Amino acid sequence: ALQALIFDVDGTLAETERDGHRIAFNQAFAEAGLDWDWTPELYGELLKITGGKERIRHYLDRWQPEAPEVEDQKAWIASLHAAKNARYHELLHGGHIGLRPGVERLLLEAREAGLTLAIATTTTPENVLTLLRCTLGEESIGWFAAIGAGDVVPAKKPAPDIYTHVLKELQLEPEVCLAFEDTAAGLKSASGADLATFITQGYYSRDHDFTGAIAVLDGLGHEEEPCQVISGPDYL
Ligand code: XBP
Repeated sequence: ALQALIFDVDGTLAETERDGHRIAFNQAFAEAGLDWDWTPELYGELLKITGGKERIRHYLDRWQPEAPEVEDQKAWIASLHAAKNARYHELLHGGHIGLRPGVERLLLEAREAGLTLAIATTTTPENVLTLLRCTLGEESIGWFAAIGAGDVVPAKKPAPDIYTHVLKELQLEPEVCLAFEDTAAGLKSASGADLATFITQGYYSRDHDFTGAIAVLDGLGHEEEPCQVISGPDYL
């Protein structure tokens, strides 16, 4: 029987990317005196690289090969990334980013049903905690038996490592868990850890290939606006 639900964060719990991380990256670049502008469209491309530090590095290599040499590129990227996260936290505290419809209901119903909850994400741990604090309140952090995030594993999604790490922390087999994801990279990561995966596609993942998911929905929906099933078993 089902024992645990494991959630991705960015795009799944909340639409954090276009109007959250992207804006914060641009603010951090401007503060550092860089004229880089990550438009919504370009950001869709850059999202193929998971992890904010990895994304900046990729952008430098691919889009700014002429960028000034810095003595310690790794440290420079880390400082840009830290500035981005500070800006991102401001957006969260300002109430600019809410949970996707139906997410809070699902979490509450799952708790009521005695299911274990967990998180498996590529983003920085503090970003997960701040999102939970600013949307569901401080106590919601304790709802999750495991929060696997960011650099705790060396290989980020689409590698399965973060899901494997969380399963290990939960001491559960994948057969009794269900993963919730919004992207093809997330699906690949969860599937690679042998997890059945439920997709709620989002702003940046509408045209992703979700072959292998147990169901693809446009969201979790709410009473006034039920979700649409894009593909899945007949009982949905
Ligand atoms: C999310 C990411 C992250 C966020 C930014 O992927 O790729 O990099 O865009 O967060 P997923 P950080 O939803 O698959 O976990 O800057 O903290 O990495």
